[in-house]
Amino acid sequence: MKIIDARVVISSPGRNYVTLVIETESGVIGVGDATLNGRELSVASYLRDHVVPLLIGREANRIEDTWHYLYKGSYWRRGPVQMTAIAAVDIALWDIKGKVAGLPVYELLGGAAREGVMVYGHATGADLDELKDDFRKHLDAGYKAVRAQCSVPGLSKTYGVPPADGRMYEPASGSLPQQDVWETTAYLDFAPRMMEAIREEFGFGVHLLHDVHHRLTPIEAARLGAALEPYRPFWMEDPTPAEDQSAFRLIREHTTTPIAVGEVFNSIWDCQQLITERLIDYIRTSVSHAGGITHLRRIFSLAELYGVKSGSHGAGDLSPVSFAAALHVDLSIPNFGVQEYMGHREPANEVFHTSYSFENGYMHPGNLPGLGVEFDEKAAAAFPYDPKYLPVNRKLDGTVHDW
Ligand code: EZ4
Ligand code: CO
Repeated sequence: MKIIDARVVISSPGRNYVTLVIETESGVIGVGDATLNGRELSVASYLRDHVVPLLIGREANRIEDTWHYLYKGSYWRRGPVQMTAIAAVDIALWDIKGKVAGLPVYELLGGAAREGVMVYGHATGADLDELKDDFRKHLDAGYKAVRAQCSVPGLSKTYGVPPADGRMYEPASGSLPQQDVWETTAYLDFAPRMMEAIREEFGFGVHLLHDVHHRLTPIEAARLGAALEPYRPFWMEDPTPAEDQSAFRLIREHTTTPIAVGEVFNSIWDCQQLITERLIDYIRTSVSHAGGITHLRRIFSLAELYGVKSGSHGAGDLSPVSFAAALHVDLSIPNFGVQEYMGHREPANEVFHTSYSFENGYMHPGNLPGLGVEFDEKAAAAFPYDPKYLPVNRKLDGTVHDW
């Protein structure tokens, strides 16, 4: 069954998404997510200019071969652009394989290893009262796990807290990046108080998560992890910039707070040391940025060997296509931990018709053949690309810092 067409659709139904549509000679169509937030056009070009010509005439069945053809065949390998592009192809080919077999993708991956996928939502607030209100809403909706982020007193902007005008907290609107400010001392003083406030209000019967978003040094992260121990967080996410894998040894030496890392990773090589030296507890690579279903499963298999669980990235900048793909993987692997679920803003539902469901804190990808997501290209055309950047972060003295 040969591929006869592949096209890249860039649209902005609520936020920017890059979608790859692969068409086969038998008429079966597969969809993949190629969205790289703030750098969308680079992946679109990689696909349109360099990958689509290689796909036409290829056998759609040969997922593993196509993966290696695109990875090794480019010579210049890895990095977010290539690995997001390969992911989009891979996800679309699994979608096609499922449709041809008449089975949901999770059945092709070995079948359901659990009844549902525990997801965590994002609770945010400009102050602790607002955060508690939002946290309560998540509990009322049935969430068993909730991430807490709150404005740091004294800082004008904080990661994870939407601005008052209702915009998303990432990316900024406008043609140039929004500038955020960062002050480590204020954050380190406040974060334990925030976690304490949540535990005092809601007790220990809910999984409580927090994202540090790569802003600390290893010794600062060690101090934060130790300070959070009384509140028993499910995890402390991205405590330090994770390209420095050996830094996690120092954090580990000082705290039992579980560590989750990996939303910016693209390949198994980015987390090899973290996993094999047992420096983390959860690996957060995403299906759309780490080479698709084929490569994500390889990462999770390595992690399983070392007692590390999955905790895939699932922010709103991953389209419903990759979110569905993530749910199929989550349902089928033995070492599933938790799945991030930020949801998608309207009008995304007009463009992506999904079959996944949420009930009582758990999600299920549904039982339609393939991924279970239908992409409406005509509807997408009504939402043209809207160029946006992720924010840039500076310390109070103006030094550029990790965002
Ligand atoms: O900032 O996906 O855990 N979730 C996150 C996200 C990331 C965005 C970047 O595009 O850290 O909010
Ligand atoms: Co994160």
